Order: sequence, then C-alpha cells, then structure tokens
Amino acid sequence: SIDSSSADVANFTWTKFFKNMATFKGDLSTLTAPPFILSPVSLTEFSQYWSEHPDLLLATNNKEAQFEPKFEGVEYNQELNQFLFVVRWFISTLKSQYCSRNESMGSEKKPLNPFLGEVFVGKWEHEEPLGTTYCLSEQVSHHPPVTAYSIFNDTNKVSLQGYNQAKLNFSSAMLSVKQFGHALLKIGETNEYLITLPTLHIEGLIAAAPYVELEGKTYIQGTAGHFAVIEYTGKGWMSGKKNSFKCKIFESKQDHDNEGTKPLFVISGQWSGLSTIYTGDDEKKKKNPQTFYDADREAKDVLSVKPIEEQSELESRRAWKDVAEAIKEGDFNKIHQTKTVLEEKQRSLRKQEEEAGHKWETRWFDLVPVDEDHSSGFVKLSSLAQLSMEDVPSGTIAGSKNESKWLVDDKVAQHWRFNRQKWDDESEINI
Ligand code: CLR
Repeated sequence: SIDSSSADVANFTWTKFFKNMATFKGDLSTLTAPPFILSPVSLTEFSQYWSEHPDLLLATNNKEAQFEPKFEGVEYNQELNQFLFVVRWFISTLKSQYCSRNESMGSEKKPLNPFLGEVFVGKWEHEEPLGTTYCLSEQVSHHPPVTAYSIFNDTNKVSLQGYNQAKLNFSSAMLSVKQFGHALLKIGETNEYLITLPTLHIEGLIAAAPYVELEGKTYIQGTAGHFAVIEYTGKGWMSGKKNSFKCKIFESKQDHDNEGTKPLFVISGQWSGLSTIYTGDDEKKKKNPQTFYDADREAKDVLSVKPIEEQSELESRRAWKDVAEAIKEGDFNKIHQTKTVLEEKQRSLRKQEEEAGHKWETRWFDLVPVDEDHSSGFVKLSSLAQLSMEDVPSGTIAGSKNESKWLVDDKVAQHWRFNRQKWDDESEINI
C-alpha cells in the first residue's frame, strides 16, 4: 500500500506539472518536472539503442547469410537479401529506443539534458571473426539539444552514423515530439541506407504513467534502389494491439508511387513483440504468413562501458554521477544542488570561451552544409526517396507543403557528420 501523504505530494506536483505543460513548447532544457518523473540517464546514452542487437546489425554484411524466411516465386538477389536484413535490424532497434525506460523504471521519464561536449562511449565485443563494435555519442549542441552518434565495426565493415534533435509540443493532454535528423547505415564500400525517424507522442500523462507511442512513418532508402515505408499505428485500429506497424518493401521508390505495383513484401505486427512477413501477392489473403521478428525472444546485448573511476570528466555517467544518485534517492534538494554545480561549471566555461574569443569545438562530428556533404550518401539517397534535404522534421517529403512550413529563407541546410579522422586522433577519451 502507498503512504497516502507522499502520494498526495506526488499528485499535487504532478497536477502542477501537468498544468504548466498546457502551454509548453520547446525542448528538454525548458521542461521542468517533479523529481519522481526524472530519469538518472542522460540522452547521450540513447545512441546505444541503435545496436542492442549487434548480431542483427552485423548480419547485414554477412555475404554467406541467406535471409530467412525465403518465399518461393520471389527473385532474390544480393541487394534484396541485404535490404531484408537491414529492415529486420531496424525493427529490432525500436523496442530499445522506445520501450526500455518503461521496462527499467516503470514508465517513460524525463532524461538528463546533456551538456555541450558531453560524451558517452562503449563497445560490444564479439566472438571471432566479428571483432568489436564501438559506440560513440556526443552532445554537439546544447541550445537546442542535439546528439550525434557513430556506431561502427571495422572488421565487418558496417557503420551507422546519425544525429537527433527532438522538438516538443504540448496539445490536448498529449506531448507531441517531432524528430529532426536521420541515420545513415553504411555497409562495405558502396552500399548505404538512409533511415528517417518517426514522430512520436507521450501518452498516459493524466495518469502520471507516461509512455511513448509512435506515429507517422519511417522511410528506408538503399543505394541499390530498394525502398521501405514503415507506418506506425500505435494501438492498431485493426489488431487493437499497441505498437503496431506495417512495413511495405518495394524494389524502388517508383514502384511505391505506382499504384498498380504491389510491394515485394509486407510485414505487419508489433515492433515490441511479434511481426509477420508476407509476399506482396499473399498479403491481402493473409496466405503463408512467416515470422519476421520476435522482439520478446531476443535478449539484448548490453553495451560495455568503462567503470566511472576510469572515465573522463566529459563522460556522461561520471559527469552526472551525483545528480543521478540524488534522483535515485528522490532527494529534491540534493537534485537541485548537484545540478546547479554542473550548470554553473558549464556557464563559466562558456563565459571563459567568450572572453577568449573562441567557440567550443565539437569533438568527433562536423556540421556539414548539404552541398559539401561528400562523405555520406545523404544527398543521393534523399533524392532517390524524394525526401527533403533541409533542416526539417525527419522524413518530410521534398517539395511538400509540410516542408515549406519549416524553411527559413537563404539558409543552407547543414547536417551533423562523423569525422573518423578526429576519432582516430582522439587521445583523451578511450573505450
Ligand atoms: C531521443 C533519440 C532516441 C529516441 C528517443 C526516444 C524517446 C524520446 C527521446 C528520443 C527524446 C526525449 C523524449 C523521449 C521520450 C520522452 C522524452 C521525447 C527521441 C521527453 C523529453 C520527456 C518528457 C517528460 C515526460 C515523461 C513527462 O533515438
């Protein structure tokens, strides 16, 4: 049973928080929340969610592996085979990305807002011959908060890079979150995949038990032409199950646009549970269903991170140690006190920089104007998929009304890109 007096306090602060939210618009830095809804984990850590099933990520570049299930009557080639592995790996990342706080803390919580230059690093060590997969995450901007990441395995020649910025908007008892940024998965020397990030919203706010529900779409576009559209339907109107999605895979974006062309495959189900794959021909009749992915059956592979004592002061868990402890203790004063120490330090650093006349330099990532982005396939892949290259919500269609809403005159879009040389030259942070 719950102590009624503390429940009253909690309810009061939640109600107050909820009322404040009614007019809220902005980002993590301006959102204040009662202590019991604070998480001791910084947003820089969220980058690891892209690879908690590293075996599936690495399978995308296993030339010997044949994608299962295999349907008779479908013509498979190397590219299609790889594309199916990419889609399966992507679906496998969603449970980590959007359900893990509910699993570990009982509800979605407000993450720590990373400071400029905060980093989070770790690795997954595999059995031979797969080598090691590294994860680098860096807070490249504080106002607005932007996190960039790179996850790579040199042995297997698979690398993922991307960045993320969330814009929050409160309306009709719901917190709506637009994601800016994208992910780029590179496999071998020539194959690359552009992955867009879905819109989401936070439900359960009135009941003080928040959780994420995805909406909108994710697009995946490959260099060989393959195109997938994943539609999230939340509490599916068909199945009535939470976290429902439907993914259609086409040979090309043109095939997708052509109403007469059936998809090669249709996958449907729950991304946090079981999903089923059909051929485009069988889908309507629900003939010959085959399991695509079962999120409940795959245990996640936890990233290994150095002990806090061995970490640099820029590393997330070390920098936030006192605050995290205070949050775990639910000690309001201590949270405030420890956070103030961190914030004051940041403020004085910025002031010193200003006085010295230089700006903070990001560590492993560069902000690259679109017309100078020669290191990634972003421009080519965006045009294949007819997606906007501007600084607009992820997955916005090029030339759409939605795109023009976000455009700022004369502003050349810039995106965060991993600079491998900078990492190779790194001497202060090691994994
Ligand atoms: C960050 C990038 C990850 C995917 C992801 C998952 C959950 C999102 C998070 C992103 C951004 C911050 C977020 C969070 C869910 C809740 C939290 C929107 C997009 C907000 C700021 C917390 C609001 C507070 C309520 C819980 C009361 O790859």
